[in-house]
Amino acid sequence: MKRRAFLGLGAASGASLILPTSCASPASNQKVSNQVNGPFVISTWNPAAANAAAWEGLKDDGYVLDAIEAGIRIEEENPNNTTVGIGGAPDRDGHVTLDACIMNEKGDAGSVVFLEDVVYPISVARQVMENSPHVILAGQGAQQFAFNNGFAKTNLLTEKSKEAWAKWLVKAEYQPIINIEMHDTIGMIAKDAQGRISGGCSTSGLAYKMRGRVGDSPIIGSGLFVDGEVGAATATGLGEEVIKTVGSFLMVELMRQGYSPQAAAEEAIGRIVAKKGGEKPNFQVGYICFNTKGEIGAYSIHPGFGYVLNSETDNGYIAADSFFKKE
Ligand code: SD4
Repeated sequence: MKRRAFLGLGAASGASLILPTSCASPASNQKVSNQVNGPFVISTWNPAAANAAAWEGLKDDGYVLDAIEAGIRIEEENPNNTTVGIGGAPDRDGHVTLDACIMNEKGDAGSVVFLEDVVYPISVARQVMENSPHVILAGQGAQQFAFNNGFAKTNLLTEKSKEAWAKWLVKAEYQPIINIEMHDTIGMIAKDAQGRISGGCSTSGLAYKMRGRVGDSPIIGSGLFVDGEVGAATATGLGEEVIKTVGSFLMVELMRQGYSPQAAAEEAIGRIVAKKGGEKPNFQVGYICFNTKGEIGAYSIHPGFGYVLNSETDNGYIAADSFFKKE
């Protein structure tokens, strides 16, 4: 991986981010966020087709949860996205294992972790939420549940992913690839015309991870959190760091306490950076969130992160600000 060089702490933003919540000044928790009127959908990185598919449902007054599921399925079935669904990079032993979760406007949640041989983990997660007494199903149990609910058994390891894995094996560093530029996990959050909000997150996780590894994406509160009265948040990047700071729940909780979405995203990223004791981390985390007013926040550790927006007025990719700035 080509490491980018980054500057140290950003001047104005960096200083306020590492303050604990209680010390944050009113100004620092009211950073200006983009605001969107009416229904909208945003997703991590730039899955334009997935976001557009979700928007198709939302613009016609559809239910936000249906839009989320329909949108994320586009990436899950896309073999060229090597971070989600079929075509996802395998673990170091050559198995593609998927993680996903979904939440609706009432705070109901469903999740699947370490799911193999099923193309649509987001839909399985929705079934867990709606048709099981549980929130999380894992591994073979999740797979059995999926098959029992009519999902087809499919080999998720494409020739392209197999070749890339074989090349990686030759290098034999036997480390997962944790980097800044390999990404595309989809975290999608949206609001419909009736003001209902929902979200979903789906990934194959870190390329060449240890077998059995589960990241943040299917963990309620880490990769995704939705509170219909407050807002929604989702994450991408190195899941271990997101889990340790419960990033998505943190953003929603900060918004509940009056933080603007932008301030909430910056504070949540700042917590991760602060734990590194001033060292510039060699991994990326990117956060997006919004509140019920339709204000959007986005922030990452390093430059290069952004999100795609579809709404009645604005469409397209928006680059996020970052804690460390480009040289
Ligand atoms: C994980 N957060 O499994 C995911 C990886 C990711 O774009 O976001 N990749 O840790």
